[in-house]
Amino acid sequence: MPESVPSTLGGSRFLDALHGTNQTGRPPIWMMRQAGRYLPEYRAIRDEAERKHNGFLTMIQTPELATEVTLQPLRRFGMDAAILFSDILVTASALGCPVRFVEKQGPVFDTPIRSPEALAALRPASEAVADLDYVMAAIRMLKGVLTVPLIGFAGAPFTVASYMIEGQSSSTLSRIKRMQYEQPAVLHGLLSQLTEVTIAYLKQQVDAGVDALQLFDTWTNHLSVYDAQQLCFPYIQTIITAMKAYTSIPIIVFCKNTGVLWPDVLATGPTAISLDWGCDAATMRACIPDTIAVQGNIDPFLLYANPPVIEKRVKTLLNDLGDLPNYIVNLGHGIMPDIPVSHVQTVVDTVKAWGS
Ligand code: 1CP
Repeated sequence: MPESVPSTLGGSRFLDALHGTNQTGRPPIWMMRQAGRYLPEYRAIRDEAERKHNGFLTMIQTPELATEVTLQPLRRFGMDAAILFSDILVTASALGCPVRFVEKQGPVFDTPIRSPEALAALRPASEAVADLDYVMAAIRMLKGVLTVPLIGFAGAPFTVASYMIEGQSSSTLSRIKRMQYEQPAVLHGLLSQLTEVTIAYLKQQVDAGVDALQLFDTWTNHLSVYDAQQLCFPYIQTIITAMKAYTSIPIIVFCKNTGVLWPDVLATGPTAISLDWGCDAATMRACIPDTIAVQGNIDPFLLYANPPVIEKRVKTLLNDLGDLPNYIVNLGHGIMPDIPVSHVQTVVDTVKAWGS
């Protein structure tokens, strides 16, 4: 078992909070989708990449661009952690189910997986992961310049499979839900193959130097508890068990409907649970054992409010949880593309000023 990469980040409040030992007087802060369209400097790079060819994919596949975009929110706001600029759907592409990102529409799969033949045509996980070397190059480049911890990530099998089966973003996930009844072997075969590639991919990210990992199972809120227990958590648990045997670095699990699903998330064995905004963070903190860190859960849509309203609501959250050694401030989901930059600044300023 390789040692986790030695941390040059002594005194990192983000890693300390994950380990339950943050004593720095305020909680760490980072935000999901902290790099993205709401930042003018992101749009400048995105537009240039778009003019050349297939903008978003070029950005994530070019280590210099991925590094630059990862650094943008850190320069502007001084976040306490960086998250690698990439996407959860790269594992699908690596398996041989290519994704395109279409402006104003999102991810599109031209050859979705809807039959045993399509599943059988996918590449084996061991081969697929070799395709993701560009991600490792970006991680190594980032580790050369970062002064805060770097979060690596992957999509959890259910959420990635939902795009591979639906072919695009869907408000109902009808196809994957039908497949559960009509072709269960295809669905579980795909989830197993994604589990395998995700483990290999995360191990490579650890070897390349990430300091923490986050698994995104964004669309668990579409499922009944029973179905989430069939389609999501067994696969997440397999990934976490494999990663814990490989590395001691912390693993955060983000899913939606955590107010209901948290006991199932807890049972998968993560270091931290990232809460969506549908639950009360203080109530959740009281339910979840102290050995598990909690991250979240500012309503991403609160960032449409005026700064004084944002400040008041963030202070309420801080008054509830800010003193705890095992709490990380984040949103309950990603930043929306039309959020004013100054409103993100208000959140960060409020957290940094708190307690001082
Ligand atoms: O410029 C653009 O139009 C690209 C928009 C974009 C961005 C900025 C996409 C396409 N992906 C990303 C980056 C991204 N995606 C990150 C980078 C790091 C950061 O947070 O700053 C991460 C962690 C993701 C993860 C991701 N991609 C998730 C899980 C978390 C979440 O936000 O829900 C999901 C579901 C995706 C799929 C995806 N990729 C892109 C879009 C627009 C979407 C969502 C589409 C949908 O709502 O169905």
